[in-house]
Amino acid sequence: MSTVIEDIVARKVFNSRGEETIEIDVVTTSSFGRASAPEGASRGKAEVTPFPQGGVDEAISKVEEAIVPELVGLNADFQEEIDRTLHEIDGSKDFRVIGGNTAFALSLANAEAAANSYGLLLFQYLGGYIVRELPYPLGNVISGGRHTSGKAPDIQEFLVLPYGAESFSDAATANAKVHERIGAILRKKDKLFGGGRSAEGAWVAHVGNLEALDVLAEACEEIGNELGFECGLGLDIAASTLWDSKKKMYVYRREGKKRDSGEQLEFILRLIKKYHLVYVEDPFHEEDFKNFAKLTKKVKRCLICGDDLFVTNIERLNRGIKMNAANSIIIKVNQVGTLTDAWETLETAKKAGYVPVMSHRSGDTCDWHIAHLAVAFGCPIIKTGVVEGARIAKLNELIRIEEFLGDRAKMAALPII
Ligand code: 2PG
Ligand code: MG
Repeated sequence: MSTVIEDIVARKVFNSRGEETIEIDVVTTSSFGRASAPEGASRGKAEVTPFPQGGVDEAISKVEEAIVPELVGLNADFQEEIDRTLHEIDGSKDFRVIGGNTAFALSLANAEAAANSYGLLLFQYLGGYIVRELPYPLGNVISGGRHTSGKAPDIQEFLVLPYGAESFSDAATANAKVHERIGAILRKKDKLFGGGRSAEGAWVAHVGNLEALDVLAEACEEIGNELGFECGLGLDIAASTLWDSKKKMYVYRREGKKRDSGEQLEFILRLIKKYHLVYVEDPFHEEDFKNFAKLTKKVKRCLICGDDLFVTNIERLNRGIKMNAANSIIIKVNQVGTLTDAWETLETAKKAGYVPVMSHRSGDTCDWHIAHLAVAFGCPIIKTGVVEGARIAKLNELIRIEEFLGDRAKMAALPII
């Protein structure tokens, strides 16, 4: 077995939206690893830059010209050194030179190459033999906001969290059933519904925000009763996409309403109470740490999660921790670039009692790495969508991990909820 990097190959592939992205192979003396980068549609302003100005083609040339000469000959199991070297080659604060997605694909492919060289699964290599906890899948079942057009809801994601399930497969079954049930309800409710789905595989229908929540509540209750465990409700408001910074208002265009920050706070609190929401992501725009903190103080048994707010960035997270801005954080490795950066943020979050949620992007590939990262790093929740190939790839990999762990497998403890 040798983990010395012999070659690195970059190519252009496509994500689930059909957009070009980068895939990288890291070849060691005894094995290899492969990873491709996802891409968001509702990206946070403080995320790293996904690609250099010349797009994927320029990113590939940069790998060949600047990265291969520096990394070939290094050891793939020195992950921190590899990730540090990527920062040094780039030289900017936001990976604008080589592209954050290049850093992401290389960092993940490198970790997988090291794991394969040792003959270990990625989650074991990163987490050690001791890890055995599976995350709960947080599944997007109705889409709105920037992930849709036309008369879909203003809120970006309507989510199910089957937190009462005793195994990952039961939890994944619940989400698939809730998704299916919602399709049936929407067919009756919306005469124009043609079975359309977003890039994440969630339904797209002509329903308002509250109507969509009613549909979600009905499906979660029915399926929860059928399976005999709780299926909780969640939302990703993606409020930065609703915020009009000139008017200082959240504009719910399709609902025909505008809400100032105070009204937004009241609105979110009403929804949490009425629908017993267990998860609310980005209820305020990405610079509004203060109102995040006001909301977090007022809720019990509900995760208030920062995605665009934190962008997996340790400095932004530390600012949030100081202000008690949230109690949960989305972890998207490509928001910061490398595995080491994401891991440092995640460890800081855990120490502060924040629940880390490992997450896909709306434009994703059939890579399953985040399934392994969630288990290895002890994330009690993984946000992946419910149907559609790129989401199924992650869910099915978790089913395999659960099978691999056998009797040792256990669902993660879910604090706060
Ligand atoms: C989000 C994500 C994933 P995007 O806002 O949480 O659902 O969307 O990848 O488009 O940023
Ligand atoms: Mg989000």
